[in-house]
Amino acid sequence: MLILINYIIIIANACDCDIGGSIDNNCDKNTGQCRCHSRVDGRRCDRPIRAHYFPTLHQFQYEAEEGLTQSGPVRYRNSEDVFPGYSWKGYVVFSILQNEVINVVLISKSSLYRMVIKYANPLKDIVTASIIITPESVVDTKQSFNVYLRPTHKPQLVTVLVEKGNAPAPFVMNAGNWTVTIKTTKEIMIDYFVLIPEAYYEATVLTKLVDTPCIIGENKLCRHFAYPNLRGLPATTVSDLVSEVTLFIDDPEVNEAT
Ligand SMILES: [Ca+2]
Repeated sequence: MLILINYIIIIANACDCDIGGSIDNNCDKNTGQCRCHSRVDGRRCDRPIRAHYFPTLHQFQYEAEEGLTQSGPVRYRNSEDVFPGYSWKGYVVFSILQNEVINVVLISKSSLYRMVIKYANPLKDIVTASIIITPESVVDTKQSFNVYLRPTHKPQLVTVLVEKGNAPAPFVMNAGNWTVTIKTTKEIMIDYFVLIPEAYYEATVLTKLVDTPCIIGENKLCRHFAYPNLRGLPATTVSDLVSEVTLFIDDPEVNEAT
């Protein structure tokens, strides 16, 4: 029996089914094939079928090569050998001469945001780059962060983290124009950055509290309350329990007051 349980545990762990693409973490014991949702394929159910794609959370993606420097448009490169799979027109190589890139970002909805950067660092050491987020509006505040870019063999994504921590650094951006400045003098490459609104990673903020009861004829969001079903439960008639209220008024002070 113990052997059988161990066997089941091993199989379940070995399946390694994709949490999003598979129905559960059970797979065929001979082939290891997970049970995929429709239009998802692969042993682990981790890729879409042909002519389909997975949407990402990267709707707010800003290309570094479309940025500016203090002296005009940024200089960028587009070598597929150096930065395979770069996005849009290319990537920016930072240096002492080109040590900052400024992107103008129009925020349409105020939210907490996180930032993710696609980069490559061909150097031997970790490079610290500064991110400065400056509002056009005078009532909003300028914010700055450091991002640590580890050496890479191929381009990768990094999330901007809180100082000396592993948690992503959230920052508030209210609606309006902002500039996002990335600064470093080290020769690293940046392809793009992504702003991820809170609703994307904390889906619960999309919930709406509905506590007004439904009224006939109204079409607003409302809650349909119902009495519990008492059928089959012991019952009595209320009229048997009625007593005269005066029976309970035997406090002398109350009697005097009345
Ligand atoms: Ca790019």
